[in-house]
Amino acid sequence: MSRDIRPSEERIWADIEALSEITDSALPGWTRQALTQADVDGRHRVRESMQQAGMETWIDTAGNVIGVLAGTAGGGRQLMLGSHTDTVEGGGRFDGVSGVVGAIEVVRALREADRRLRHDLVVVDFFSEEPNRFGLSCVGSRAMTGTLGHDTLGWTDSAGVAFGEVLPTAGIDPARVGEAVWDFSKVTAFLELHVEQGPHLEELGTQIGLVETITGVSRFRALFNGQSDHAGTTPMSRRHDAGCAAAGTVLAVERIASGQRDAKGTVGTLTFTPEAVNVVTQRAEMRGEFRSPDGTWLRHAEESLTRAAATEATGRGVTADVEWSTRQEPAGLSGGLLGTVADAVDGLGLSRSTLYSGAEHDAAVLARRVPTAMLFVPSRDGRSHCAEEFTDPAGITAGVAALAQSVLRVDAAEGTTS
Ligand code: HGY
Ligand code: MN
Ligand code: MN
Repeated sequence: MSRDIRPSEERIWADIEALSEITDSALPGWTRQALTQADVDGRHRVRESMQQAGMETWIDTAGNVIGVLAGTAGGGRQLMLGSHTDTVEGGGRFDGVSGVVGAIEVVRALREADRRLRHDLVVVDFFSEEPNRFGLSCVGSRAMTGTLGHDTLGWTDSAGVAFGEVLPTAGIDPARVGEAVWDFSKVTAFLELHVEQGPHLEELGTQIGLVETITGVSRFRALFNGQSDHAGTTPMSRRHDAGCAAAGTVLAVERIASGQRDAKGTVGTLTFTPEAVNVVTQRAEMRGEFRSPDGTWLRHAEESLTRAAATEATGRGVTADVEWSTRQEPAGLSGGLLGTVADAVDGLGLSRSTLYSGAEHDAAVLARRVPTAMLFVPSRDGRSHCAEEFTDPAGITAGVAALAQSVLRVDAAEGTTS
């Protein structure tokens, strides 16, 4: 006789606390950046949780941690849940983690209630969701969906090291990343629970956010090459200052994005070579991104930035080279599945609202292969990507309950739960 599904706030919090103890202590906040030992340790902890929850587990050839709770249909249809546990530098405890821990708690709650799904329930902790030092994000989910760029392994960091060269430090064989492609023809739906990372749910006072659109993202690296010269003897009119060309382009990013509603433009890294106050900068590298719900505008912004970099460079006798490491289209999430999740939330008597995600997520990548829905829970003060990031345990547990009921409804729509 199966009983009601009751996710445990205590177990959820214990898992979040356990992951919180795994961090790069040399850095502020919580830091488990992809390709570091802290990230590898955190993902092994996730795998242990999956195993303790009774799942079959493995790590695929792209570093994704995968757990499966077999359904009654025996290797038939699959329902996929997941998120990520890597963080930004100095990040928080909830970004991504809430979705991975929440998905594992759904498994535990189903088993505790003796509820068997028809579907196999697949839970994934995706590798390297956050943009890593190579400017690459959602690496694991892109590998599973077969949407990694052909040049991904060749992308270099600021020191010129290629992404493919460092993958073995995370136990990943670069020659086998392509084998991680998943057969999504078997997958009925993908659902991701995540903290909002913005202020809207808290301001509205609603418990669950249903995401209608996930922002598009275009990430770039711009290299400027000029000429190093003596800072004290070289007249301003005779300089080829790569640093000034880069600085003008940083302001162009701000100008391009400021002219468009809902658009964002950010330059996150800027390095000068040589790093010497008395040498005219020979080489400058900057990495940044544009975001917008409008894919056409993103293409326009890419063209505008490339033109602006050329203008800032040419006027100084400097060369500019702009490359795009990520071009992620905005993702409109499935109407049918959204309705099913809305019914699940209503069935629990939770308040809900629909919203746009200015944050990038693996769900945007999965949405290109399978009906996808994303549920948000409120972030205190709308803060994220910082140590102050916080969502209260009851808020996360409400999100997990909504996730569990959504799973039951999707499963029932495709068969019966026993
Ligand atoms: O960058 C983002 O939007 C996400 O947190 N990875
Ligand atoms: Mn993030
Ligand atoms: Mn995230």
